[in-house]
This record gives sequence, C-alpha cells and structure tokens, in this order.
Amino acid sequence: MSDTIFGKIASGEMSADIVYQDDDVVAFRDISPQAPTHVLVIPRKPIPTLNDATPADAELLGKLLLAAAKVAEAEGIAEGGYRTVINCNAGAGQTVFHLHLHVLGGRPLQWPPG
Ligand code: DGP
Repeated sequence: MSDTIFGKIASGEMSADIVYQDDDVVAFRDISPQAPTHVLVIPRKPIPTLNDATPADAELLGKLLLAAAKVAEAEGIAEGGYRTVINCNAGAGQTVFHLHLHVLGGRPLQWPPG
C-alpha cells in the first residue's frame, strides 16, 4: 500500500468521487477542478512519477490512457475535445507522488498551456 492520498483512495481508505475503476486503475474527480470535467486516472500500483515507470509497466501505462478515453466518452467530452496531462516532478507542478493522469475538458483549452 502507498502512503500518498491517491494510494489511500485506490485502497478505499480515503473516499473520492470515483467515476471508473477496474483491477488496475481508478478514476475520480479532482478535488480542485480546473475545467468542468477534471478527472484523475491513477494506477492502483503506487508508481511515484512517470520517471519511475519501467518497461514492466508498459501495459499498465496503456491501460491508464485507455481508461482516460473511456472516462472522456462517459463524461461527454470525447468528441468536443479534451486534454490528458501527466505532471512529472515539482518543476511541472506535481504535488501528489502517485502517478496520475489528468483528464480535462468541457471548456476551450488553450495551447500552449503556459
Ligand atoms: P498534480 O499537481 O499533477 O500532482 O495533481 C494533483 C491533483 O490532485 C490536484 O489537481 C489536486 C488533486 N487532489 C489533491 N488532493 C486530493 C484529494 O484528496 N482528493 C482528490 N479527489 N483530488 C485531490
């Protein structure tokens, strides 16, 4: 089990507004949404950052992306457009050190993000 908030959400020790889960991943609404839809998709396995993923995690990383697309479809933002983001380490704004993928949509999203 992981010590982070997200590890606790994955294990059910902490509550969250879960929108999708299976054996490998959990998706739940961000507590501080930056868009009308803002869902975080995490692996149940506690990988701290993307830098810590290994070739053994390749299938799991694919499952994260597929779950993100599934969430986007369920949220009704798949066709209009959405963004997936993985912040890696403090310089990119990572604050919770359990790998997570943000799914953002429901409003126009600027590019570059700034
Ligand atoms: P990042 O900055 O990439 O590490 O994103 C962490 C996100 O996690 C941030 O958008 C806020 C969200 N967050 C932090 N604590 C909690 C929590 O306890 N519950 C939920 N649902 N989201 C959280």
